[in-house]
Amino acid sequence: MSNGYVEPRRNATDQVTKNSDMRITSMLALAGMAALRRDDSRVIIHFDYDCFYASVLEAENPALKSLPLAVQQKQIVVTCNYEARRRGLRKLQLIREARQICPDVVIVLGEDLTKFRNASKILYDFLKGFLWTQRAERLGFDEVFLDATDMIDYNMALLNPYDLAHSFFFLDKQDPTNGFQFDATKFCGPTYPESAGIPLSDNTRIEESQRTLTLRLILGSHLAHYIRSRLDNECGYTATVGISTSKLLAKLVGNTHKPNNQTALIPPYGLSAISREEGNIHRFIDDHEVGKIPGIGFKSAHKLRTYILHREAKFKPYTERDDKDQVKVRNVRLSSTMGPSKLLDILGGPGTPRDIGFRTWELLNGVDNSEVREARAVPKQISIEDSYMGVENFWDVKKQLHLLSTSLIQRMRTDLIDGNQGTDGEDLRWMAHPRTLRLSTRRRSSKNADGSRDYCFTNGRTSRSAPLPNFIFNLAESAEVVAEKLVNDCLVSMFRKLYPDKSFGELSLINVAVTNMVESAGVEKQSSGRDIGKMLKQQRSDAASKSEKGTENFHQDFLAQDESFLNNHSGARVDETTWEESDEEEVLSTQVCDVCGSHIPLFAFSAHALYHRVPD
Ligand code: DCP
Ligand code: MG
Repeated sequence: MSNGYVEPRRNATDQVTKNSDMRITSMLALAGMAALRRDDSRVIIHFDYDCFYASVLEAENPALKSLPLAVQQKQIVVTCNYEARRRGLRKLQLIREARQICPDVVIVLGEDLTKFRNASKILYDFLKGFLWTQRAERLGFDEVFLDATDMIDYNMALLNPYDLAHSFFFLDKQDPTNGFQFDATKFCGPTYPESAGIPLSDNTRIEESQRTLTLRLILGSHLAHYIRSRLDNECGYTATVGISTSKLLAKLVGNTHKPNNQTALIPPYGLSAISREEGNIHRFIDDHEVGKIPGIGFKSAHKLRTYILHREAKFKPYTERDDKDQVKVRNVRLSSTMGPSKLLDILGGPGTPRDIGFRTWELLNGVDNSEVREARAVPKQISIEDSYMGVENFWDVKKQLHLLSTSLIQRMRTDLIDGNQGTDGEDLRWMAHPRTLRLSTRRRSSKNADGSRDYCFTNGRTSRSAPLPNFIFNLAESAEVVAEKLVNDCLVSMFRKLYPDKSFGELSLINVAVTNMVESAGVEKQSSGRDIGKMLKQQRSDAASKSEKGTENFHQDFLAQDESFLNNHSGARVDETTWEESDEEEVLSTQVCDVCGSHIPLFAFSAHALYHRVPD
């Protein structure tokens, strides 16, 4: 990749611009600033499904669509549909409050993530299916990044510069009929900033590199719109979408128009060869509160606020911040002597990455060159865990081990088996065999004199691993039966080895995992090879048979369950850290909870934190 500035081109639709040509190096002349390199050669589309868990429940039971629907985990509304939002409900509200605001809200428990995970996989495969490469990355359950660069390159080369208004987007190099018509003189959908039109034909008003970038993003916006329509028509899900040249910008700009809409961040992006005026990236990102920038963690945001405000910012981890405690990107970026080394002074310390100063400086300037990572066909490990108010006796432990093992085996069957379970006549095949079984537990901290407890798990998790027995792959038995054998033959003795003197106090967490994944020969590296249409159909028909109960019963069942459930059980969940494991170093990944030390995906972080704040 060249580090030089882009050479102006004669025609916007000239030969496809090579990636290397469009890497812009911006040498910032201001004191203390280091060179920032922003790669504008890519076109990245970020999808965030609207009210995802609620949409999954609505897909199962369409009668819910017209009702205010909230999804409950612990005492919290983790999401609610847009009908509920219209009536004043919002995400991460306490259930109690939600009921007060909207007494007829339908509340559905969403502690079992299986159906959300399954829907997420199906939709991910659907979106990935549009790409020519495998550059599709899933973030949490409801976000997907697509790197459409090569499709855009190809289509740029085939544009007719004399008739951009009647263009055709080719979706398949082999099949010239597969595609859609579009008007390449205009963006499809809203833009940031709002724009009345792009002066593509006016040579004097826009420099050539910006013209090319604009056209590429126009193509990206039409592709995004096309994929959104198909997602809606064929899968029944809507999404909020952002289009730009990096994961960071695509993700942030999408939020400008929610729900069921899309936004492209339009040039000039700024700091380019010819025009040095502030571009749209700074204009856009400057207005964000520092804590809203993916990649700037909670602790870093707090330190930045404290630095800028010259006082300790109020400790309000997960609620909207008072105006006087808000610190915008602009305040940090433009403060005197600000730059990578200053940021290292402010943010560095034991346990922080060595490049935290530079990385944060990049983010504050809207620079994120991280790749959209290719998808793995199988996860590295699968782990299921549950947290408890305190499990004290061995028989309860055994019961929990059985529940967790059953979920684990079900999850292994979903994630590691090729072929669609439940449809007739299909061969089921393990795509990978984990080799190791791991049991981890965490003890609850002991009570203080006043009866309170510190959430300071200095003892952390204790784990024990053992070879995974082969019977776990036996598909002739039900998951429950296999789980029982796993508990009796392996997990009980592993647990006894963890606590040989039998005193384990009160357990606050149990996690059962299979690790050390060995992929079977012949597994297609990137594709699950599953038929998405069939999977969706299967999911719908499963849903249809389940939803015969009708909405009212549905509602009451869950209302009856929830109070008692919450009193003594916190709900099994997948340890999402494993799913996101390979993302740990990345800008859009997990964050370590200050309270319990768990790695939490960013999308789930606020709910997790709220959980700590809700009294036992
Ligand atoms: N989720 C969760 N805990 C959180 C946040 C989210 O369990 N703290 C779950 C429920 C959401 C899903 O993850 O449905 C996706 O999170 P989003 O923040 O994208 O929220 P939604 O998709 O529900 O709503 P929106 O339409 O605002 O994107
Ligand atoms: Mg969403």
